[in-house]
Amino acid sequence: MKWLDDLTEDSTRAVARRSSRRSVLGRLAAVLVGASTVPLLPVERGAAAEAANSDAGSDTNPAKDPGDPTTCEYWRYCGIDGFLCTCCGGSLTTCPPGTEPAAVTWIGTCHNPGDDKDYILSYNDCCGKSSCGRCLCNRNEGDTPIYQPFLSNDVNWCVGSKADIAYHCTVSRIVGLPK
Ligand code: ABN
Repeated sequence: MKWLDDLTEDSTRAVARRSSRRSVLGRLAAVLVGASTVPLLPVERGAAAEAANSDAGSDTNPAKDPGDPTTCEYWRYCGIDGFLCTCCGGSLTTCPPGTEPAAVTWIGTCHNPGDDKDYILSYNDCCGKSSCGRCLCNRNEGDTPIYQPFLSNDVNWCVGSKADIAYHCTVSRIVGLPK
């Protein structure tokens, strides 16, 4: 292992000869500052999407999020096929008590007339209770026939849920902001 010691020593001395302490510290600082911003990027976008979910509620910001989330015409429902959780004891983004969101979701893109932008939406089926039966909404924008199951919204996504296979209703969460 002496050869490894010699190699390490020689290369360390070579680096030391070529660089001043100030330049090493400068480069180290640049790497640390750069590295600290990298993990913030997706977190920041996730946080922005979270904010859009909460403060885009029509009761808090009607100009930017127009329409009634308890009706099928509301803009976020352009790709939905299911019972609206807003009519079933839940909200736009949260499942009703006694149910939980399926792990697998159907993703769509809908246009918000309030800010004239397109948003990526996740339609999460809420599982664990029998069908809610209220506010059926079947708009299907971007839907494909059932023979392409991962591009079809006509699927009970509760099949992948640990709670129960029983489908109750669907929530609609903003997961992606427009570029
Ligand atoms: N993804 C909503 C749904 C649930 C059960 C059956 C069809 C569609």
